[in-house]
Amino acid sequence: MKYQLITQYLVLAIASFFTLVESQQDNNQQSYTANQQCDSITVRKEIRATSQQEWAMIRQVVTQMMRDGWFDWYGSIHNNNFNFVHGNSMFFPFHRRFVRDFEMTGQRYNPSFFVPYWDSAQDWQNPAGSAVLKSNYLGGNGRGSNNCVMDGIQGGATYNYPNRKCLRRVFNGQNGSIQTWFSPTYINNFVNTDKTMADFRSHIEFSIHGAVHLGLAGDMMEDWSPVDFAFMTHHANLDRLWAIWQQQPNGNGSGTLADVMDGPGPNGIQNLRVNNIITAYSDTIQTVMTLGTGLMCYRYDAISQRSSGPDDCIFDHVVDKDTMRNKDIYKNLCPENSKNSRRALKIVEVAQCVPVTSQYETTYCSYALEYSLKHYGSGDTAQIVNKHCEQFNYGMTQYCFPVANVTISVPDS
Ligand SMILES: [Cu+2]
Repeated sequence: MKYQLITQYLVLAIASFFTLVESQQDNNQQSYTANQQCDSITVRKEIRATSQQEWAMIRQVVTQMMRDGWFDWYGSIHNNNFNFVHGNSMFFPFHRRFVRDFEMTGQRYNPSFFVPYWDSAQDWQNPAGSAVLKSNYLGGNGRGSNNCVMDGIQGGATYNYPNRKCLRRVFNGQNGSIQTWFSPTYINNFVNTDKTMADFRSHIEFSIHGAVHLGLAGDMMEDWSPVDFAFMTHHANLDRLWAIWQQQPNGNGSGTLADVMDGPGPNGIQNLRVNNIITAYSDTIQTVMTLGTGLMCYRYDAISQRSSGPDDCIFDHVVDKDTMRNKDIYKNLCPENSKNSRRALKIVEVAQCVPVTSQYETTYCSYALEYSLKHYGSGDTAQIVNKHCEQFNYGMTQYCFPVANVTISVPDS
């Protein structure tokens, strides 16, 4: 009871503290039209592709936002709405709106602020060894008996929601390692072949989404996980996957499927539709369906045909050895680069493919189960995941793993 009161008081205190800035934001919201093209577009880059100056700027903004209680604020919103925005089709629209909201708040501190995305599939084999978890980016595992994160962008940070604590991480592998995640090939398979939001959402939510939360653990395992900036970089990446899927012929953002949102929603909604309101916000799902319009004034560096600068078009892509011989594929993926061989660097993961094994299915299902048990208990959701796992069939005939990382350049066209 006391705990609840304190929590409520804190939320109220934080809420009233930000009334001023919020009313400013409300004014902004009144003046936008949902489908209107944005005047300027923020480009979200992979965290490792940010320049030194950009990362220093992001670091400064994040530090100020910590100080001013914004991480507590976003932690509380996520915590209070957790059950409505996970395990159903509200997952992608809510998190798109939520991360963009965080980004717009950061842009009040510095207009060039953006949320970098963490392409965690790159790190799937040895996540703890990722450059992203070193002290010059997000920092590593928690230390000491309280598992406090002591290095990186939030090194030594404390937050106040739901109570005053250091930021914690407890990597889920042995000896400070993190259990393997999901390879780019595995994830791209969902992006390329899923035909409904319900399928795409559950595949992504219970694979890469859950694995990163479980892998970092500590606060990332809690319903207030946005207190860790890793949350924002992780969800920006999931949002990027959605954006890529939306551009697929079968995705829910293009052509005749532009208005499609399917699968169950929160509060017992049988079939979510784009005119439903996004949980915790007053906008409809429609307002977040198209990047570059309304409040969604951002795009991802690697998936746009329009490049605002030569640095914007570096991407990583998994190919098998045969595909790698066919250099045309790179020009299609990143046409700007084919005009400028100096910038035409592509980081390519050379994959070796083997048939799917039951071992791999087991890994997927144990992640999915662990995550759903932790967050949704042993009720319906766990049963659904179980059933899902029994009928494991994602149309994937082979499972590819990287054997080498090579960098090649695309010849001038
Ligand atoms: Cu979430």
